[in-house]
Amino acid sequence: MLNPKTIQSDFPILNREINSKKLVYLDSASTSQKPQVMIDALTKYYTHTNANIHRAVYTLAEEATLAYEGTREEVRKFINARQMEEIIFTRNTTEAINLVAYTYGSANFKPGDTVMVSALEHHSNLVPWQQICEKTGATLKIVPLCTKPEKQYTLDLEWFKKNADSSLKLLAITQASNTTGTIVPIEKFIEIAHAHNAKVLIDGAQSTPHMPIDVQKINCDFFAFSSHKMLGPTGVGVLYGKRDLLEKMPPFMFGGDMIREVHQHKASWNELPWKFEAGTPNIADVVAFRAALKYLKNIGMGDILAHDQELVTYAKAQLAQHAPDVKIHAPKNSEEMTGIISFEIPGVHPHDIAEIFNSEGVAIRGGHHCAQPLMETLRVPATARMSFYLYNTPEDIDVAIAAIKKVQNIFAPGKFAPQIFSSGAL
Ligand code: C6P
Repeated sequence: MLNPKTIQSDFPILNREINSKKLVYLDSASTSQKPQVMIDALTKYYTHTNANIHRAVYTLAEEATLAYEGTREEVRKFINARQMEEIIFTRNTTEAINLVAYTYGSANFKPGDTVMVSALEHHSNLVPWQQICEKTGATLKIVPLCTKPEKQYTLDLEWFKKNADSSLKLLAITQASNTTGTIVPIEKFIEIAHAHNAKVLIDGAQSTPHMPIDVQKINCDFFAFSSHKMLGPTGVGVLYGKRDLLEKMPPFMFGGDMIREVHQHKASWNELPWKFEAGTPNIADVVAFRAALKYLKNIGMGDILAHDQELVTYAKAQLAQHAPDVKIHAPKNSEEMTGIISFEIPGVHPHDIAEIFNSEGVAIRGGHHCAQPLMETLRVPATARMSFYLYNTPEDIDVAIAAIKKVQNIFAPGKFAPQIFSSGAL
């Protein structure tokens, strides 16, 4: 099992104090903190290697190209893609999804076709499909949440089974919700979609940082994720696509590096994966991302998921015991979750909750989490959200519970008795 206390010492920012309190960072679903090895890799690249890639033959340029392409190979291994041609660097998950919507979607959807997303989607895996459906005349349908009380906050697979038919051209679905933490059994959805000859795009923004990913085993057609949520730099995303699909898709952006030949009035395209990487890419951050991938691999993705789930189980138990008024929006079974707990304190706006948490040195997100349709489904304007990662401890959750008590006492003085906490576990 991983040791979060040892891991913390690899993350210099976690030594910071906020409002004279030790920083407790519970917003990794938004972006993770960064280990020193990744920060060093970034500095080392700019200090020793910096040059443009794929363009020149001098030593620096060749070293930079090798380092950039080295990360592509590391990513390929990390998600077990068949070939490096299937790994495309983008700016983030959002751009990776837009790439598929604008190239695959524009070329393949027509009136009478159906595209499906789910009720759990982040705006990044909803709005691009709304736009492409509007442009092509295809119909957008939403896989709803299950209504069975024991299956709350999970997706209705039976609905999908009943409603998927030969009009379905693409299912774009998240593997883990950024709001409820729900892990979606994507293999089951993929099997049904493929039985109708539909393609499947997986939004892996919240799953790839927290669990082992094997795109060949999952058998998805496209898979998107972001470096910055998994200890890497901002400004780097990944799109995995099956090679035969990527070969047939037109480019997304046009310009330098993505071309084979250019004449005054026509051009032809470079091979994969560079066909989709127009212009000078984010070289330094891609290079540094490799250090983050190696760090995660060294810890073990299975252990990271087990750790997240232990923290979620602990948080649910502590909330039930010490703050029973707090409503949690999460599946009952913590094994169906990554490290996310969205919650409401009755009568208190999540922004106020987040402010009071901050006064205690605790960073959480309050808001709609870029999932407004899900907020509408849950009939809440917003939630407060704690999200955990490999450097979080049960003691961090104790500090959060104490912050909840502070919120309750400020907004309803006297109703909730102040609690004295020991340092360490409650
Ligand atoms: N969610 C959160 O606080 P980008 O911004 O492109 O790296 O990732 C977009 C995205 C896509 N899908 C899911 C499931 C996500 O959670 C996110 C990003 C952050 O929840 C920022 S809004």
